Amino acid sequence: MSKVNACDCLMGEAKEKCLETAHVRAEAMKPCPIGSAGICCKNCFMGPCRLTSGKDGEEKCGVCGASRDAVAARNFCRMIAAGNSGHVDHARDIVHVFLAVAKGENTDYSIKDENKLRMLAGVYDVDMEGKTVQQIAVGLGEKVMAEFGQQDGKLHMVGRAPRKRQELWDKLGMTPRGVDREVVDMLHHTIIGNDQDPESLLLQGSRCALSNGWGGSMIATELQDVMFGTPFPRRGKMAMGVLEEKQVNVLVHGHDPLLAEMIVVAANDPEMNKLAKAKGAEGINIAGICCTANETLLRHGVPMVGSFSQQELAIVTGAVDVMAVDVQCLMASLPKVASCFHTKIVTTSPKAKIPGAVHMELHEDNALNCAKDIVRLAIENYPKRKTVNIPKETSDVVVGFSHETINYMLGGSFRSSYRPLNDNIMNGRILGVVGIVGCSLPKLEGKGVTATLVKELIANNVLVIHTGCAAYASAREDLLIPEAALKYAGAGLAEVCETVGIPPVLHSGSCVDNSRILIACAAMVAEGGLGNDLSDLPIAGCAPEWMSEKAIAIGQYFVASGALVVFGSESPVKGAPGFDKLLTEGYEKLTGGKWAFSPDPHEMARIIIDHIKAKRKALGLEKAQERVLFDMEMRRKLEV
Ligand code: BF8
Repeated sequence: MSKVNACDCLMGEAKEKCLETAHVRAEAMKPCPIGSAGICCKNCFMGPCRLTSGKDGEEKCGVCGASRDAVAARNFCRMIAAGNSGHVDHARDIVHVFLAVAKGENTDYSIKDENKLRMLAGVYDVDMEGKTVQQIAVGLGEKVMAEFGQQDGKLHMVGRAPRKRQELWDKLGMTPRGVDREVVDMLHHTIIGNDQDPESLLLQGSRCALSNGWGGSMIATELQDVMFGTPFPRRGKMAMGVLEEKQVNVLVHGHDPLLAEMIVVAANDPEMNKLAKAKGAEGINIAGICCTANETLLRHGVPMVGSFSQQELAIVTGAVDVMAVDVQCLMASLPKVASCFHTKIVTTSPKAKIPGAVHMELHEDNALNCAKDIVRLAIENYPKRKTVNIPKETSDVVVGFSHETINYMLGGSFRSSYRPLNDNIMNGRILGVVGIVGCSLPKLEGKGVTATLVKELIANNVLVIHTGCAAYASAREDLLIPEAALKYAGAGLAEVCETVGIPPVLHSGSCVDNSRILIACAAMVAEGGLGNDLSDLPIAGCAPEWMSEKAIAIGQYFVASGALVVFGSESPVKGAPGFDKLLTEGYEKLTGGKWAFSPDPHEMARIIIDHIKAKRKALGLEKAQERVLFDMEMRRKLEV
């Protein structure tokens, strides 16, 4: 049975038990055609205004006179602001704990990557002269925290972008000033009676999104690496079969690794294991869902049960003793599904409470104790299991491709560098690099949209980088192992992968870790040979199964950074032709980046490959160019 069929089997089981899952609800749901075209406005209570065409084909406007383009632009930009809030507030929580660790007020967590701490201290101009690690960390934490409430100037991380890009952002008024400020400013633009100009709205939308990609998300990624360790390549496992029939299963789910990190520690506590054995279990198994799973898989090798779409199905196995959730992408249905089994759903954040769940709040000063209480609850619950049905299938994966790892793997320890990657792009073995990111959609379960796209890209020698739930879709098709290069990749990409020993599809982490892709792209520009700006690179981004507002925020920061971004749906603003054209055509003249939309994976691949080829042509790389390796004879001739 394939991993896809294993999920079908659990969906069948849910149906037999008359249990409704998101897959069933998605099929039954008839989306509102006006809302899905982006032209429903409920920003005030004079409507809600539905801006369909009038009988004579005349464009309708809202009660206030707002045009379809203005309404669609405001809706789109509100999605950016909401998506940002998830990432930047996650970052704030991380900085809080980081500062407490730095000051010695919190000993549950620690500083694991001193090299990265010093690198970041350099980015933030922290005085390191004669300072201890703790003092440097305090200096860094205070400067980072100040950026959330900063009113003017520019975020320090923005300085990591290529100079040309920074100058463009300055010129366009897109440089983010403060992490929180841009979200508030964006919302202010969109309230009744304010900004009616789609271009002006999108400009602030870009500044807002950039304060996420080159701000909040980058802060979260980097400080998580400092506290929990920078990921390096490791083997792991994904899919439902990672649940253990004879062990206590604790699932961690959400996005903020603060909880999961402590649960991993608690599960290794000898006392806890003794207790588990006393209850008849062979041990304690931790596994994950969604981006919390990506974080713990990359850093600890904790296996991943599934992505967003599989969260209810995991409970249907009957083997989950506790599902402990933190924030974001938690289905409201979890307690209802769990009520048919023995599973306990535990919420831990005041920002994400779910009626029917047990609430055990995680505070930064009680993190380990809270995690132990959760693991204890799972152990107590283990003997209450009823029927257990765990599909046996698992996928082997190799994960953990942070920017630092790519640098090291390609360049080696003595000469860490992106030179080999750039050279292989220049000589044509690698056509380009594409980030395939974002969610998994219940309505597309089993259709293989993401994996089809990935296979087509790697067959065309495009190196794929994954974050978020998209990685799980590839894992189910065994694409995250080095052997996949020989089976699916084009000859050039396969040769590079075989030489370096990497899969053709690199898993880089969670959704805040899209910032790793930004850093990797900046490093490609800095390495030389592929232009002077991010918009010169033969790269693209794609979210084939997006659903969250966070995905729109991510898409916009990549577009504002100069990339083509393809989303797997019809345009969410298709009811507003003017704004749609601005996103897909006009905006490119400003930043070099643009949006494209298509629900068809082959069409997505075509759009991406055409774009990459056009970028290669502009760089003069139309024809494959072998790098000339100089032998001693040739070097002598060069010497004057
Ligand atoms: O932040 S990919 S479904 S889990 S939103 Fe959610 Fe989408 Fe998954 Fe991660 Ni990102």
